Amino acid sequence: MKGLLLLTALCVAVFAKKTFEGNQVLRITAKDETQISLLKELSEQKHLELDFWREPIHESLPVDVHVPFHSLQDVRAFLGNNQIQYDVMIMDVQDLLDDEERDMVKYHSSPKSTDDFVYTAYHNLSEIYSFINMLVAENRKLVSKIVIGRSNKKRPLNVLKFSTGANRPGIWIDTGIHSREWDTQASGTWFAKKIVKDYKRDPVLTDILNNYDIFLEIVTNPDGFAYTHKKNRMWRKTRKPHHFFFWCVGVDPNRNWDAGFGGAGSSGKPCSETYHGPRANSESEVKAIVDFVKSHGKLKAFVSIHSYSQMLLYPYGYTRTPAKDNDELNKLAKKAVSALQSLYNTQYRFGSIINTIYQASGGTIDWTYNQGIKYSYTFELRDTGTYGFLLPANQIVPTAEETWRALMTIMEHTRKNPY
Ligand code: 0X9
Ligand code: ZN
Repeated sequence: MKGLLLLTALCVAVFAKKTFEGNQVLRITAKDETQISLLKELSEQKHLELDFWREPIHESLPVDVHVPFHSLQDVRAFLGNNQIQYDVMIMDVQDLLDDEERDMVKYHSSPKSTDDFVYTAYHNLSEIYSFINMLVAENRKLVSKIVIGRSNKKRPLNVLKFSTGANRPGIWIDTGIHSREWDTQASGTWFAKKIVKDYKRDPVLTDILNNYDIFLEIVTNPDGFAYTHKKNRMWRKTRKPHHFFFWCVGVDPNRNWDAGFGGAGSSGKPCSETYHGPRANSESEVKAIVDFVKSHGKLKAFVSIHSYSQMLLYPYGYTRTPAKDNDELNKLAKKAVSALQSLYNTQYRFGSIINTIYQASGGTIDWTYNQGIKYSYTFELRDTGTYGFLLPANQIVPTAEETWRALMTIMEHTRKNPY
C-alpha cells in the first residue's frame, strides 16, 4: 500500500502539470540600497522557491516576485519586519492561468487557413507549427520555411522567410526565446500574417520587401515553449539538463551568446534562471541562429522580442561603453516608440540595455551588434507588471498591432539607410 502511494506521488510529480493555487505576484518597492541588499538576501533563500520576474537591482526599478503559497507568510513577514513596501499585483496566479486555459480550449480548433486562425488566443507549439505550414502553403511565392537547426529535444527550429527576389540583404525578427513570454510568440504569429496581408498593399512594407528579405523565428525556444504548455507555464530557459547537476535543467538563452559571456548580470549556477551555460553557444537554439547570421552575412537589422516592461532597447547590456552608433540607435528608438504609442497610447521607455533595464551579459543583440548588424534592437512588450508574463489574451492583438508600428519604423529606417 505504502509502495503504491509512493508510486502515485512520483507519477504525479513527473507527469502532472504544475499548478499555482494561492500563489501571488508581489511588486516590491525598495527605498534604498539597504533594502535592495535585503531583497537579494531573500532571493538566496532557496526553500522559499521565489521566482523573481524582476530582480532586485537598484531602488529605481520595481521588483516583481512570484511567491508560492507556502512561502507567502514568510515573505510578507520579512517585508513587514524590514519595512519594505509592496503591493499585491496578482492575487492568485492560478486564477489567471485558468482564464488563459479556458480561452485556449475554446479556440483549440484546427483552422483550415490562416484566415481562420484565432489571433486573439494563445496557441501551443503544434498549432503554431501548423500555422507556419499553412502560411507557406498559401503564399508560395512570398513565403518559405527554413529549418535552421534542431532544439535540444530535436524539434525543428523553423524560420519563415519572406522574400521577393534573390541575394537580398536581410532583416531578422525573433520571438519567444524566453518560453514563458507568451505574448511574444503570439505577436510573432500575427506579424507573419500581417506581412502577407500588407505586401503589395502597404507601400512602405512593399518597398522594404522589394529590397530586403525578412526572417521571422516565431518559436525560438520550442522545448521551453512545449514545456510551458505541458508542465510549467513559468518556464523561461532551454530544456537541456546539466551534465552533472542533472536536476538543474536549462540555460538562459539570453545569456548564452558570445558577447561578454559569463560576465555580470548572468549566473554560473546551473539552477539559476539566468544560468549562462557551460560555454557560449552551448545551446543548439542559440548556435543555430549564430550559424545562420554568419552564413547569411548580410543581415542589416536584428530584432529580438521579449516581454514584459514596455521598453525598446539597444546595445550594450554587458558593458557601460556606449555602442559606437549610440546616437543613431537612440534617435531611431525614440521614433519607433512614438509610432508605437500613436496607436493605443502605450508608453515605452527606451535606451541601452544596461542603462534602461539592467546589466545582462551574453545577450542576443550585443552579439549581433558586435557582428556588424547596426540596427540591433530588443523589445520588452506589454505590460509594465499588472499581469507580467501572464498578459490576458485580449491584449495579444493590440500588443502586436502597436509593436508592428515600431518594427515598421526600424525596418523603414534600415531600408533608407543602407550600409
Ligand atoms: O533578463 C532578460 O533577459 C531580459 N528580461 S526578460 O524578462 N525578458 O527576461 C532583459 C535583458 C535585456 N535584453 C533583452 N531584452 N533582450
Ligand atoms: Zn525575455
